[in-house]
Amino acid sequence: MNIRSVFPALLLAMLASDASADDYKIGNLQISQPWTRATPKGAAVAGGYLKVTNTGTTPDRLLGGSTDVAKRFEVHEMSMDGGVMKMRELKNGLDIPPGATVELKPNSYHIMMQGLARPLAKGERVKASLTFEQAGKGDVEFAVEAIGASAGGGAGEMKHKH
Ligand SMILES: [Cu+2]
Repeated sequence: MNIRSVFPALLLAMLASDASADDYKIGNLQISQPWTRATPKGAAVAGGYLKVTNTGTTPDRLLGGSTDVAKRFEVHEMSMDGGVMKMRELKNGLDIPPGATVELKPNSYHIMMQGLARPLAKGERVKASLTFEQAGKGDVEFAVEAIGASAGGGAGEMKHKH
């Protein structure tokens, strides 16, 4: 494979994912493709993932948020602790430097919805509000992907659109 054959496919893939309606603007922040996973019955927590791009010239921080489906909505990070991956809450929020895109994804920074009121079902959309230090609050919807999904937008699954 050379670059000429790779590039058009890559471009198409990018266009396909960027064409989604799952983009939100909160002040100078662009939020793209929030997603979470379906949860088994009785599960107490769900992770939340998204990308934030700071199109402004001043730093901001993702502090947390809220959702009707869970008691708490926190920003977490994963880190190695004595050879074990652990997560902890970022009590001061997650830095979103000007011009940067920060990705919340599995095994990295993520949102933790704790104290789920009910299981999340694949295909539904979870309404939530994100809170930023500078940009304030803004509503988004998390697309619920399959249990075990590793990326949003139905990636890894066959797509059938008619
Ligand atoms: Cu967590």
